[in-house]
Amino acid sequence: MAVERTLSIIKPDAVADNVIGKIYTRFEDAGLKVVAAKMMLLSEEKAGGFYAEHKERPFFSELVEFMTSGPVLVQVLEGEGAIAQNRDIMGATNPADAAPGTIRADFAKEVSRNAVHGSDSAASAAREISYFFSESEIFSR
Ligand code: RTP
Ligand code: MG
Repeated sequence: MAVERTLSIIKPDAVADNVIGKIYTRFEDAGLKVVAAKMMLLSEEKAGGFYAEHKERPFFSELVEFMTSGPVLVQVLEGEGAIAQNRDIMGATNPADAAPGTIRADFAKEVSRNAVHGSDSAASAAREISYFFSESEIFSR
């Protein structure tokens, strides 16, 4: 399998719940390396642009409000099949449907506050990584 990069966000709920380290351990235990990271408070414009594909969805304004409600930790994860691997360990969008042992099952409370984001395809990963990071800020190893 090819080595890939994917974009991950630890969302405001998980940052507020002080589980950054526990979530990083999930990444590391799954063979994913953190090769770039930054903590930031997203503006409405930045969060709305990130989730532009959902602009017409009924939950869009709630999503942007939540994503700007506190700091997030944004990272690039690298590893074999990183995109699907990260989606696997995140679990389903709605934590009520997430398999036991996944990040969302263990750290999220509801669909609109679900602890983590992960790119869902190679095209999304490429767009999302460049949305937050320049190549010189990514340290493959
Ligand atoms: P994400 O993009 O954050 O990794 O989540 P995802 O792929 O699992 O889910 P997606 O369909 O892309 O939805 C993006 C985020 O919108 C919120 N959402 N709320 N209230 C609702 O019914 C609802 N549906 C989706 C979630 O926070 C989801 O992560
Ligand atoms: Mg998504």
